[in-house]
Amino acid sequence: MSKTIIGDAVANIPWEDRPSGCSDVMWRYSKNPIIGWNPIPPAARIFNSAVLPFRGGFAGVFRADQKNGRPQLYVGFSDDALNWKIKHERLAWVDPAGAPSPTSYAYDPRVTLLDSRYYITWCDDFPGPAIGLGVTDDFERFTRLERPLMPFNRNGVLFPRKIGDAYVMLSRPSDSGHTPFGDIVLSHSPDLVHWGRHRMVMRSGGEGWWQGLKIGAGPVPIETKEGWLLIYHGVSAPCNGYVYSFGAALLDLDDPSKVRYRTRDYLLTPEKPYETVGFVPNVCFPCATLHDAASGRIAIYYGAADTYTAVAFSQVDELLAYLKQNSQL
Ligand code: BMA
Repeated sequence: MSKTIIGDAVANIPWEDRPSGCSDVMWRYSKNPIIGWNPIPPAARIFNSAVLPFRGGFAGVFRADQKNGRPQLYVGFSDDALNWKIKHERLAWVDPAGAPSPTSYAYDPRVTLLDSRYYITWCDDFPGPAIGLGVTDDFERFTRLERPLMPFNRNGVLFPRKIGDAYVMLSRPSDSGHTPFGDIVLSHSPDLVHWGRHRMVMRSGGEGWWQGLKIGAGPVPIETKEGWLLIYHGVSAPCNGYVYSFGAALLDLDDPSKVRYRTRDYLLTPEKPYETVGFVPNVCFPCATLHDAASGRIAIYYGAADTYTAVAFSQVDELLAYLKQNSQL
């Protein structure tokens, strides 16, 4: 039993114990990847996707790179969060008046359960990359809301509750291309429409070269007794292209612009063939977690090589202890 995560007990999340001989604080699912090439007729690759508990099972909003090369969002459901039935028609947005509001492209979704509704953030076309925001109650009807922030920006991640009197969102201001820079910024809103009181949270760099080029928020932060547990991606730039790894940070519960701990070393970096070989080699990009407040188990969902969907595991008390001992702000 663990009492560290503040949230629901979700006993049926995927889980595997740490393999024997492994001493890492995060380890991969032995049957990775869980989604491979050409998973549904319209899509070549499904990765960088968001899943969460829904009606006793699980629902997901998936980034699917279609065969015309453009990413769009698709919806799926699962009983065990490992075997997914993904619809073959893309997610159909409507505007608040009910008129169709299609995206020209859409990628890297996160889904946040907030005020009993499911809010989706993704990288939308402003034109040019900007944060999209939409909401659903049932994963059938999806309503687009005002885009929260000006372009260019990616990796918008909403916190799962108001903090003080404000909704809170992390994002990473960027350029319109592959962005050779990037820090994590936090913004506040009284109503999910007007955003301000922007704060710097964490900058790229530090001792760890794995996060030397840019960093960006990953899954929705997990509320724990000790702070908000944020898994984030960090990027380094060796001579033949970017490498995406991930680490974790603990943000202050009342003011998450304050970083209490931050991993010096990566928690997971491209090593396995499904991470090092694919459409974009050497990418591990986390977009969601499933977590069980009763056991403290966390399943991390990440895109691998912009091709596959993969899962890793960690236990919250072990991860927080590791974070405190191996932190470098
Ligand atoms: C980033 C985003 C991610 C992608 C990564 C590696 O800029 O576009 O969707 O996984 O690059 O290609």
